[in-house]
Amino acid sequence: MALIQAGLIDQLKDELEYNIHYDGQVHSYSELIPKEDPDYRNMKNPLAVSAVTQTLSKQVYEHAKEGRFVLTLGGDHSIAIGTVSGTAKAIRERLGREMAVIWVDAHADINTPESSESGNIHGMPVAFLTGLAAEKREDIFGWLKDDQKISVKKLVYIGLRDIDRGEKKILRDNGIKAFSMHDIDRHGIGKVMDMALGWIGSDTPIHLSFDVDALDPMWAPSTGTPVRGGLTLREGDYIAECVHETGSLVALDLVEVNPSLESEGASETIRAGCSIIRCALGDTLL
Ligand code: 4U7
Ligand code: MN
Ligand code: MN
Ligand code: MN
Repeated sequence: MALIQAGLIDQLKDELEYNIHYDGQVHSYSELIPKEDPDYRNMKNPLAVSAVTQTLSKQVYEHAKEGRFVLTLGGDHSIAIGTVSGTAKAIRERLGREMAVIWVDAHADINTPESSESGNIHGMPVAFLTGLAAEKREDIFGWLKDDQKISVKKLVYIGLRDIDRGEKKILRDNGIKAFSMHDIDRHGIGKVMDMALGWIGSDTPIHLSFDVDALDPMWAPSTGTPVRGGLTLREGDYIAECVHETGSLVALDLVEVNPSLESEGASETIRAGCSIIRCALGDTLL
């Protein structure tokens, strides 16, 4: 809501000339939240997060199958279980192609319920989306089917700097491509983007899932799990610009903007979020 109130939709319409399909609503999905939602396999609020992401997945799929670019604003990064599954299915059906995901984040969000120390599902979306975590219960992510999932080979991380022990093992064991802040320091963001996009290969549809905490808290303090030593505002924008330039971007999530946290920095965080979105959608400097 804060991103939209900052004028995002008008910027996309007027400056970038997008034809916007927006229902003018902030979806809180409160009707889907059960009264009782006990922990299950160490997951907190499993029924609620499963129900919300399942509904979101259908919404995203309906747009993407019409060939629309889908922009989702959040919100907790668990929502990517819905967004990525929705686009992955639509892209398979429309183009007969397997989609790639670029995950820009301080965190890898690839804990399984068992490896997670927090039990927070926003630290698990990539595990469910790749099938590294699975659950039979239909009401706890069992609704996620193979045609909604992505391959670990088509996943690339950028900006990592706070990875749990269990996650490091998962990344290593599965040969997952990741560019940490260390890699960005060593090679520079220009080379890192060349390598990241090279790994995916040209002409592959891309879903960009951008967690605002990838940016340094200097630029984006209003977020749930800030980690120092992050991307500059320009590096964040540059990543978005490069992904736009491929011409293969099919969907974007911009998540973990939370103006109620560190509220003196809320407007900075919102401005940074809007900037990344504009860059990903084709705003150019010249
Ligand atoms: B976010 C964490 F333990 N790894 O699993 C976890 F450090 O979407 C953090 O990237 C997850 O903001 C952060 O809870 C999720 C933790
Ligand atoms: Mn979160
Ligand atoms: Mn995240
Ligand atoms: Mn994060």
